[in-house]
Amino acid sequence: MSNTIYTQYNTLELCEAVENIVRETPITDMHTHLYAPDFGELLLFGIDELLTYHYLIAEFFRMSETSYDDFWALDKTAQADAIWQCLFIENSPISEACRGVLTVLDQLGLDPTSRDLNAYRAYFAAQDPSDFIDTVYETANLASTVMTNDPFDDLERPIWESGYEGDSRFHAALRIDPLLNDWTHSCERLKGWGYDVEPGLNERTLAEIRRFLDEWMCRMNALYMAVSLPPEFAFPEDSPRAKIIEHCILPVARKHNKPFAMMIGVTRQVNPRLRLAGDSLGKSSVAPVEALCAKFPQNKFMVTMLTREDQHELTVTTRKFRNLLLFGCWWFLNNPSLIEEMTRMRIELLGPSIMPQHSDARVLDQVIYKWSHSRHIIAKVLCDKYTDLVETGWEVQHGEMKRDIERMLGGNFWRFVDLELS
Ligand code: RAT
Ligand code: ZN
Repeated sequence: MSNTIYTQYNTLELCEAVENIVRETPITDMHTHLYAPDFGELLLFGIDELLTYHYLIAEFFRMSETSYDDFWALDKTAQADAIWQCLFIENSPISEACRGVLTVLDQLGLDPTSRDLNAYRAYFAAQDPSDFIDTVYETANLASTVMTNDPFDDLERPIWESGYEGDSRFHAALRIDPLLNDWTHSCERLKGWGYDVEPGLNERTLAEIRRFLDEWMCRMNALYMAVSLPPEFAFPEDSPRAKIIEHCILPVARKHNKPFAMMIGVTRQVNPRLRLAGDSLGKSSVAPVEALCAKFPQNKFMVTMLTREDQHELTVTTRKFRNLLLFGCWWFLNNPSLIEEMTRMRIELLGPSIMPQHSDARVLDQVIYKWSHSRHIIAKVLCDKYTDLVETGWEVQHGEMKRDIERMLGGNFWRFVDLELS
C-alpha cells in the first residue's frame, strides 16, 4: 500500500516491499542489441541462439577440445548441441551465462529438469516473433528496450532506408563505432553514399559528417548517439576521433538535445579465432569523460566503463557533472558479485540518480534472465540502504521507495534524454 510507513521497527516488511516494488516496476532497458520484428533475421530468439551467445562460445572453447575451425564449420543447431553437451551435460552450468539459459527456460514454463533440447526447440519453433516479444516483455516485465542501430551495418541500413515505421516496444540509438574508431574506412563508405568527404577532415568534410549524423538521428528518431571506445581513448587529443567528437558528434547531439553515450574500455579481437567472443577489456582513463563534461556543459553524456578498476573513479566523476548519467554493469561486469558491489557503491555516492543496469541482450529471451538476476541484486542492495536509513530514525513511505525505484529502472534515463541544460 502506497501510504505504508516503514521504520526501524518493521524492516522485514520494508525489505519485502522493496523486493515487490523492484519486481513489479516495468523497466526501460536502455542498451540492448535486440531488434523490432521488421528487422527480420536480426531479431534473435530461441534456444539455439541462447546457447550460441558469444559469452557461452568463449566458455565452450575453454572446456572443449573441438578446434576453432571444426566448431565454426558446424551449422547453428550443431553448435548449440556441442555447447549444450559440453557446458550443461559434461560440466555443471554454474557460470552466470549458463545459469541465464536455465532461468529463461524456467521462466518461460519449460522444464529444466528434462534436459531435452529438442523439446525446448519445439517450443521456440512454434512462436510467432511479434507475439513472442510480448510474452518475453511480460515475463521480464519490460516497458521498452533501446536497440543498437548501426548505419554502417549492411543488413540493418536497408531496413531504415526502406522506411521502417517503428514499433513502440523498441527505441533506436544511433551507434557510430566505425566513424570514431576507423575514420579511414568510414570516409570511403561515406563517400560511396554521396557525402563529399575526404580523409583530411577539412571544414567541408566535418560539415558533411554532421549532415550524415543529422540525417540518421532523424531517420531513426534516435534517443542517443553511442560508441564503444578502447582503453586508450583520450580527449582532447590530435586525432580524427577527437576532432569528429568535438566538431560533429557534439554539435549534432546539441542540435537534437540528445545524449552521447560512451562505452569505454573494450579491446576488440584479442583472439580473432573466437570471432564475436574474441573481444576483451583494458583499464581506461576517466580523464576524457571529465574533460568532455567540463568543456561541453551544454552536451549530455552517458557513460559506462568495462573494467572493475575504473568504477570508483567514474562514480566520483559522475558526482561532479549534472550533464553525466552513469549507466549499467557492462558485459564482463554483468555478473552478480560485481553488480552488487557496483550498485552498492554507486548508490552510496550518487543516491538514486543512476541507471544501475542495462541488459545488453543480443537474444530476445535473454532479457528474462538478465533482468531477473539484476532485479534480485538491486532489491537486495536497496533493502540494506533503506534499512540503514530507517535506523537513523527517519521514516520512509512506500510511495517514496516506489518513486526512487521507478527512477532507477527507467525514469532517470527518460528524464536525461529530455533534459534541457541551461
Ligand atoms: O555485450 C556484448 O554483447 C558485446 O559484444 C558488445 O556488443 C558490447 O555490449 C557493445 O555494445 O559493444
Ligand atoms: Zn552492447
